[in-house]
Amino acid sequence: YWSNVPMGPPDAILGVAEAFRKDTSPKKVNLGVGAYRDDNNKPYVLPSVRQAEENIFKKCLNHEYAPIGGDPVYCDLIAKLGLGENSLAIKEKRNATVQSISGTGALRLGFEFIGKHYNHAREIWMPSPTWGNHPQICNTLGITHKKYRYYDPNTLKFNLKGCCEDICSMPPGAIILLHACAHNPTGIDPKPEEWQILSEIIKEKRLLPFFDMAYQGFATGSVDNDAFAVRLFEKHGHQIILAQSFAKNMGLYGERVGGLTFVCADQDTAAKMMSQLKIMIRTLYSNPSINGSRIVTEILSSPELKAQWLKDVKEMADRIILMRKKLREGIEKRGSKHKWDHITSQIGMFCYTGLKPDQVLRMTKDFHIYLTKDGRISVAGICSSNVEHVAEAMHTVTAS
Ligand code: PLP
Ligand code: TYF
Repeated sequence: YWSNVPMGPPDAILGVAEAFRKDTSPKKVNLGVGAYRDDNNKPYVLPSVRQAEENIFKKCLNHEYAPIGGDPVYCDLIAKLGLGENSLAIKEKRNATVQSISGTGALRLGFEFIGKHYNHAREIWMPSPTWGNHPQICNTLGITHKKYRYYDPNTLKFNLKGCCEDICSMPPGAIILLHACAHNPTGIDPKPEEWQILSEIIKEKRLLPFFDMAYQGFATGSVDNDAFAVRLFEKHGHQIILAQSFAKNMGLYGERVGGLTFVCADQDTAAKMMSQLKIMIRTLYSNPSINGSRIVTEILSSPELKAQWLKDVKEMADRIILMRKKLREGIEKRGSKHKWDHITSQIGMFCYTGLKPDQVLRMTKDFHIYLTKDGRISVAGICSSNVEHVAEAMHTVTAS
């Protein structure tokens, strides 16, 4: 039957993890996948999450199906976390929010919804570069995707001018995908005043902004700061789409818990959108899982647990910032002739090192350090005991 099926290539990011697992060297370091590690290089369960799990266990809850769109209490809490307590859209009940299968599921559902129901310029513009799964999901769904300029490899900064020029070339009604914070892979976000400009021209061009927020809290350590762009756009009257994930900021990677929100023009439209989202979910996975959303609900609905969680997020963000500093110092003290200030100026989980493909190859071959071909490293994989090894490797492969 299946002799026609060809072997597919491994995932560009998860494939790196596979290669890492096969390496038997004690020196090996995995800087491929963006998953937080503590300073002992171990996966980290947030204290707030542990507490929430204990609370939930004691409640002796059953395992009935969730509603198709997820628990409405959960949906309300996460919409507020993203859009803010003072969101006008939420007050006016103009948001259609459903639980999703983490951030990827939110993107998939959002893009599929666009493919079926969006009757304006049905093309999604993505920053160059972007997370590899963004174009892949579009390809799967047969939705047109295009690139806009975002990262300037010469200045290693956000290319505001190029980005604005490209926005001006987009047809009215086109969808513009924006990373809400902690841009993956570059670690470079627009500054607040740049977001302001983007919001204005996106409005003028009547584009539809789709925010992917996979790292709320990871950029600055504050979930409110990191939601700046999302909230600014909503305040400016954009009918934003928002994909949320709790994989990173609650360390709930494998729980697959997230959300998708459409901010609509009025309550009536939001109700219709909700009905169609449910119809779409019904044929995809029927209804979402309940464990992850219970943990998120427990945390966000308890002032004490929420305060603990905000502390936990800040602690993770701060450890990453410290590792950036140590890595940069480690390379500089070895007498590198290159500039490394981008290691500390970039934010979020990743550092876009600027390493070329042959240098990446040497990092892996000579130093057993695993990273993606584009030179991105997950700073969350660096810790006190391996930072000197990583610095030595980065200096050596860039020295000649
Ligand atoms: N969007 C971006 C930019 C990401 O980096 C990720 C990966 O973490 C996701 C979305 C979604 O991840 P998940 O499906 O694990 O929530
Ligand atoms: O970019 C990353 O490393 C994270 C994790 O198929 C990830 O977004 C990577 C690839 C993938 C799923 C998650």
